Amino acid sequence: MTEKGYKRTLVTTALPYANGPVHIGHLAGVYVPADIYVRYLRLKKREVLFVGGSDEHGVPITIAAKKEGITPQDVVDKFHNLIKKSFEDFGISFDVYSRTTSKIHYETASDFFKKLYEKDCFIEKTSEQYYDEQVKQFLADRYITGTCPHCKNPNAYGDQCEACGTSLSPLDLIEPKSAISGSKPVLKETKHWYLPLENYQNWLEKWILKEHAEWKSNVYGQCKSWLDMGLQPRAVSRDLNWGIPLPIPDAEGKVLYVWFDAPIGYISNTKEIRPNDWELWWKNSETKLVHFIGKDNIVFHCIVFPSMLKADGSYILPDNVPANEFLNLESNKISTSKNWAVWLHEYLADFPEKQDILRYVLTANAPETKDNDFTWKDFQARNNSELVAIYGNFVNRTLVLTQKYFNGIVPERQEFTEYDKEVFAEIENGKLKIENHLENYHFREALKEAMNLARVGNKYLADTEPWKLAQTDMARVGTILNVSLQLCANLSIAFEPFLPFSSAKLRKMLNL
Ligand code: B3M
Ligand code: ZN
Repeated sequence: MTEKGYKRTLVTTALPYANGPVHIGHLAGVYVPADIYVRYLRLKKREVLFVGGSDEHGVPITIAAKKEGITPQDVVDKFHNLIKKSFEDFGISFDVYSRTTSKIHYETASDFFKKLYEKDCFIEKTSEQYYDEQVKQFLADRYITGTCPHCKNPNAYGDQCEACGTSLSPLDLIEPKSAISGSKPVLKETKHWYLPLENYQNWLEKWILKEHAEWKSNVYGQCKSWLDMGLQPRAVSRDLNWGIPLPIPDAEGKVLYVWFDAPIGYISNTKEIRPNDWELWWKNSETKLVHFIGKDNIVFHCIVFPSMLKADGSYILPDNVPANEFLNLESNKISTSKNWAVWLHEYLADFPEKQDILRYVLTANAPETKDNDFTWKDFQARNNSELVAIYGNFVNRTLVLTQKYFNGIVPERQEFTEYDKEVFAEIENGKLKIENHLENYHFREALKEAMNLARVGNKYLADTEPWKLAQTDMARVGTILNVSLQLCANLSIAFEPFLPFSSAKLRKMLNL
């Protein structure tokens, strides 16, 4: 049992869109922190399930398919496999990494919708929306461009003008154009189903603003500003031929909105590996649910999905949503469409077997409270002056000296001195600090404390100078190395959540 009487933890990570590979921004914002957390819980022998998968629906995937002259299924097959492999390569230790085109997900998402439909949780509304007659398709806001009514920028989108930052609706655009065919779209009536979020407003205010004041300030602040603006009904269906068909009569050509089905993917993927006890993970109040996401997904995970779960009524709600801010690359926003990113598969081609260096740098510089910048200069500096000069150096000196003076055998120890005892106290103290930071999602601080332990080791060797004592007092040298080796063993545990590949290597070297 942990705090609040929890017995097990279910950790989910945002499902990346399967329309491109994953990059360092994904790792830094979501997958590395989640993996650190899960590896820590496993070390503590807590019961944990780590669930991920690809998000394979949505308009961008249909557009990518059209552009390449292939099917949406071809697009997602390609990227799902690439993404899955990148996560494996970087040691993101999912218990399951599945996808939203799986059969079990279609069933789960359809059933979820059906239950809410039967409980009368939706409202039906008919409205006029832009339709592209050439490609015979209703247009998502993002796929209508035109002139901004405010600043006259000719390339504004149907949801926003990026030149002046104003939020728009497609009907605001002057001379609208379809981004798919270039033709002038026409207005056409269409019916959709909406989740009336305003009905959940009071409940959300109490649940988030009163009962979860401990959430990260960036998350809490975003929720508060959404709630302060007042919630509106949100459409949960779309006119599209790619997605999960609405499982009700008179809804031909309509699919679930991608943001309705994607979070249900967390449930489907849990079912996939725990077919017999998935409900224990989703419907039992002793389960702690934690969503790791980026800041652009906060509203969906803190407001929309919880409202869906609440509407159903049989699910637990997240205990925390430790969302991160964004990582920039050399001062510019990472952009898939502008190809400004460090792609994980390309990093590994350039730096084979150097996953831990990237994991280290991305954690040390994680965008936990504000946007942060990744630079290659910082990457190099942190590798050379921290990983190599502190951690690597201490382990290396300890092992080399043990080899030299004791043939690689752990030396017998004499009575410990005060200084030796201080080192053991530092280990105990460091352990408590690291655990406390990890429990509170402060991954940068936790990593700093682990590195401080390695610093203790370096100082200990520099102060005790076993290489000098070797001429006069071999017994004392043995004790010093005994202490140092114990510290190395502890470092392999302290760093395990952050640098799993290096820890495995170190354990092997220590024959643990
Ligand atoms: N695919 C958006 C994103 O990758 C979306 C997350 C879904 S989580 C249920 O940013
Ligand atoms: Zn504008």
